[in-house]
Amino acid sequence: MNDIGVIFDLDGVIVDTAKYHFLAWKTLAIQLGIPFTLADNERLKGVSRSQSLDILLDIGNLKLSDEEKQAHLKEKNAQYLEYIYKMGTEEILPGVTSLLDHLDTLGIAYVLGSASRNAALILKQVNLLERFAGIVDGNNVSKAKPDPEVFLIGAQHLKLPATHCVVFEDAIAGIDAANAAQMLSVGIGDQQTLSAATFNFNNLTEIPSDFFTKVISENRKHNEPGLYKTK
Ligand code: B16
Ligand code: MG
Repeated sequence: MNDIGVIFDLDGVIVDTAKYHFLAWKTLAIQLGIPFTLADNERLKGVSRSQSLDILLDIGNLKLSDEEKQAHLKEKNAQYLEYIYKMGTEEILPGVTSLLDHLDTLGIAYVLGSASRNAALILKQVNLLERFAGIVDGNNVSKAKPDPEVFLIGAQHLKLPATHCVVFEDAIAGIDAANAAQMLSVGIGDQQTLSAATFNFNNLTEIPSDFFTKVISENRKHNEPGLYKTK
């Protein structure tokens, strides 16, 4: 058994699909007469599709029936998918491919842990689907982040205890979910926003080359459970 395994969030860590979510939500917002800005879009990061609609309706102080909501969710996703189908390998974020190569070299398995129900399609578009040992996404969970369910299922795919898993996440809800799962959380993005993470980096190019070997050796030193912590 490997000492540790890695769980990657998708949007904001592997690719930036937030911009496509924004364009699709913006179309719906205009249709409903709701003011919706890029700053508002930040609130939708890491949050499930239906929760995102609830946030949008909350911004507009609008109440809709379940039927109307379902129809809008369908429309929004159809528009979002038009952007997704145009994605290619050039949309993989900096540092991703070399980090996956590094993990392969170290023999550390990695899976996906995303809120998106389109995760497998997106990974296929950018030619990364086959590299992951497992995919856990919005189709496999009953509770959205910050509930730890998505990452705990990820640990099962890795056949590792939760305390031996390292999570890369760009959203507060995801960092909270990783911490709740007792995993080592690595925040990718704004350090202040993601201050609850154990480690912070602006992007994946900043991960030190000895990061995983240090995590493994600290983990061994402290015995289970005991991942390498700096705060
Ligand atoms: P979908 P992640 C999340 O992906 C996005 O950050 C979030 O904005 C989106 O609402 C959610 O996926 C659901 O996406 O509509 O494709 O099911 O960051 O958890 O990889
Ligand atoms: Mg994300």
